[in-house]
Amino acid sequence: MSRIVVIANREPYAHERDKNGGIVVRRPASGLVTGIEPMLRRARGTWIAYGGGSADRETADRSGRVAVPPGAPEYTLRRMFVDEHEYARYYAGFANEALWPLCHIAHTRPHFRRDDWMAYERVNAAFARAGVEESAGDGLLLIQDYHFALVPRLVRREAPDIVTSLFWHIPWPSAELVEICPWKDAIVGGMLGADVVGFHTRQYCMNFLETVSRGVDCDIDEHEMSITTDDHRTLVREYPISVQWPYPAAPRSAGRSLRQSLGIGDGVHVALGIDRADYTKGLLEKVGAIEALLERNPDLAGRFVLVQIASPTRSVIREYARLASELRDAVARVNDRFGNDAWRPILLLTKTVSPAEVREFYAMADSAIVTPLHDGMNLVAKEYAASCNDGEGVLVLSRFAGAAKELDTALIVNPYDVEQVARAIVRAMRMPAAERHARMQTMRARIAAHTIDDWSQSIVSDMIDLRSAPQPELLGEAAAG
Ligand code: GDG
Repeated sequence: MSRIVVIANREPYAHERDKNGGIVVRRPASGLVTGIEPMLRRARGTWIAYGGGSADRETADRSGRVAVPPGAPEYTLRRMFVDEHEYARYYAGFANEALWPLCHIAHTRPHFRRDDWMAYERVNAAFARAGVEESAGDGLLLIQDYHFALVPRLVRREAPDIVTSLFWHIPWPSAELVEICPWKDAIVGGMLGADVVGFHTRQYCMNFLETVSRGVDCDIDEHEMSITTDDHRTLVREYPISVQWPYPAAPRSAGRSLRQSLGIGDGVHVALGIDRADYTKGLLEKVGAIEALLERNPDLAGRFVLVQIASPTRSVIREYARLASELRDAVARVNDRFGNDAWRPILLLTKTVSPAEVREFYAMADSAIVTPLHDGMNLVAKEYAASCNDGEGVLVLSRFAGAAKELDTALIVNPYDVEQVARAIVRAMRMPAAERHARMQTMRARIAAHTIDDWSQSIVSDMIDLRSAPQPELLGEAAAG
């Protein structure tokens, strides 16, 4: 079996020094980690990631390798250590202030700074070198996300026998939008070094083909979904990410205890939001929808609450700090306007909770309001539906989340239309049980038929097929000979 190596910015285990001088292991809250780890465990592969924990260096060997999970090792984590300032330019600067807003239609302007771009190039080069080393010349290298657009081409140049895939976890927007990026050609060229480029939806694949067709001299085969440049062919594939199935849901009784501990009465409809506090997640618009809901439906006073977890994220970036404070103000305004001593319509929790607690929140919810302005997939929508084992629960879902393609029996809304979202919430509250169950069952059947293991296995099996299939240059030589 081929060696499997993953490059992803976020490490699955970080070692941190705690207040007492001891070392603790921290697991990041990330759907990506849950998704990729089972494959690495099975294959006893290697995960290459940025070592961001305060005790990461001292717990790894001289080349940054550490066997994980700690205590019961099954695969290798290779940590990359990057100078703090360099990391800030590459990660916060280029990845999150240029590429993230570039790819999301959320009307936040990307910032293109040359110093950030140069750091991005250097960090990509370092990860590409590590990828070549770990793949031992001919492994399968699965590169994750917009942090590493340049890695595929760099790896191919060094070691053409390594089969590479690049999965882009965020949307690929239309070609006109991408064209404003001063380094668009280098980014697209870097990606085309991969044997397979994957996105969550067919629409993102088509947008990518259109972007390539405008700037690269190549043959595009829309039927086969492939791009051929000079001597290399890249397949463009749709791999919608998913969640574990069966999902390790918390029992409804845990939801009831949580409801009590939050002081929410029995007859109150709990609508749930769980999002990173990111401007793409439509949090201010969601608060606007609650305001519209309560304006139009004064009878809901005391009978409805939105419990919104807004987990802190990327807070060094100005737009994120601003959003966090605008969100607090907006929630306070709505609570002051409609609430009273006994009831507040929005309960905002600006913290990161544990994975077990996330599942208790799902078990507590009567509905989930997932209304991003633009989102590659959105795993919260899938996790919520997957957790509703009893078929109870209603999902209100933005049409601009990739998940809306598969979960089309959710109440699909335009998050910018606060009146429409408010009407959907009323509908969720009043929906007859038979309709609730039918809609939920359809969503759950879709998730069960396409789990996170299917996601990783389809990428790997396409890569294995490519390994055995002849490449265009070989065909060319055969024809010439
Ligand atoms: C990117 C794309 C795509 C959230 N708060 C807490 C917490 N979470 C967990 C959720 C879920 C994950 O984080 C968030 O996943 P999303 O898919 O919603 O969003 P992004 O972080 O933006 O992820 C996205 C994804 O990549 C995968 O390809 O779907 O479109 O933007 O699993 O449960 N987990 C814990 N505490 C929290 O406070 N433990």
